[in-house]
Amino acid sequence: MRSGPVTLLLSAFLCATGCSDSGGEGETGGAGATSGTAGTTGGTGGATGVTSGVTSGTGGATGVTSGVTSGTGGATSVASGSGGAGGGTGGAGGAEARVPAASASTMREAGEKANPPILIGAAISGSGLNDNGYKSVAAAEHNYVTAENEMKWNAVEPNAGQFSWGAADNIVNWAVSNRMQVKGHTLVWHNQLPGWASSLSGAAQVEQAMRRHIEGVMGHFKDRVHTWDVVNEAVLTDSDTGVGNPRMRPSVFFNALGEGFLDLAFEIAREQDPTAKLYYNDYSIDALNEKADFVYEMVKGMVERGVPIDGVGFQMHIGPPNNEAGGADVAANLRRFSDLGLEVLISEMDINRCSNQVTAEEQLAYYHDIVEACFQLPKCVGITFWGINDGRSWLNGWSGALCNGQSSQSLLFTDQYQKKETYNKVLDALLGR
Ligand code: 9MR
Repeated sequence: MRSGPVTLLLSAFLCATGCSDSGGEGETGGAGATSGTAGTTGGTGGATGVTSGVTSGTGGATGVTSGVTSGTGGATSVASGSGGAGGGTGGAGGAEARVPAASASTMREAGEKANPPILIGAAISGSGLNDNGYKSVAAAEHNYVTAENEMKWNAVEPNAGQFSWGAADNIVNWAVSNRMQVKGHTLVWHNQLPGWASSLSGAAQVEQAMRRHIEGVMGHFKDRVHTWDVVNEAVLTDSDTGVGNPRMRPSVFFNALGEGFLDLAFEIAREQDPTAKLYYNDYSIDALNEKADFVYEMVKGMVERGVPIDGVGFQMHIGPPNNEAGGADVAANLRRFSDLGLEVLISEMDINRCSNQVTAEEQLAYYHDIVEACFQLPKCVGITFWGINDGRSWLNGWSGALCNGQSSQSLLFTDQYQKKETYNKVLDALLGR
């Protein structure tokens, strides 16, 4: 963790900052591919794998663990999987690839027409909703909303037991009126806590406050919000890139309740809403590194204990000070988490170009290949970008991002809401190109 006079301010931001699929062992399915090397598309026959099969198509095949759809047309595999269309209904079988829309003029349309559909999200700020250009791009291009700050603990429960819904309701109601889903962000997090919550101590006090908060917030939004980041950023490493001594992060929750605070938070959330999707969310776990391994084991333990977790959000803040993650590694990482039976999602994507640590060409490749990695995995249910236009990016104003007052150039739209080349790369990936 960082220290110094600006520690508090920095650590407020620090938080965040932050398969080869062999084609499975395809089982049945005519002449379909089983294992494959360079993923192919199309084909006949088909097979789905035991844990991570690939294709879609018309042939028959069954897998074993978690299959999804059938479709037509072969699928592209992610890192090395098989193609071969053919595959089957899958039943409960291996994951088959998502089938892209034949065409679409917006990301939202591409996501809605894909089979299975994929949510296309954006972090939305209250101030952005005062800007008509922002609003119209946000609603045309996305169907999933995360409030950038307005649903955090300090915003909705600034005083113990006294809730304040105005700013959050504003965003949620705008989203609902534009037929967008909302992900509640975030119930239990060490950051953006009001002073009274940060100074709680003792298991009983902390549990009582956590329970009241989860119940109060989920209860208020119950009819409008059906997916939640229940716990955010509970794991820490020495470096923001996810390397070095991964461990549970000290926090008011961990300090009072130990690692069990995670199980407890998810159990309270499940009691409050039996059908909501409940996610763990973190940064710099996007590819294969020590932090991702630690979170994998943590989440695997939760699944094995029967803790009601539905999925994991991979924030995908790429570039300084966080990790960089190539498409193939992201694909492999998402795949291993989804093989636990969980949904996965890209939850806060941006790619920081400040300091030129990431070049323009690298940024385009990252946007395309990382979106593709999620798109090709049916259990990757959504991709959320952390903002709409470059000028409003949180990165611009944070010293850790090395922008020195410059724009981070991290998103998909210019300040005049023109599509950037990054947008085109994302749309390509959503259309299977
Ligand atoms: O984008 C958010 C920024 O406006 C806030 O100042 C910051 C404070 O912590 O939080 C930012 O959002 C974070 C998100 O809630 C959790 N993951 C990391 C995000 C970027 O820091």
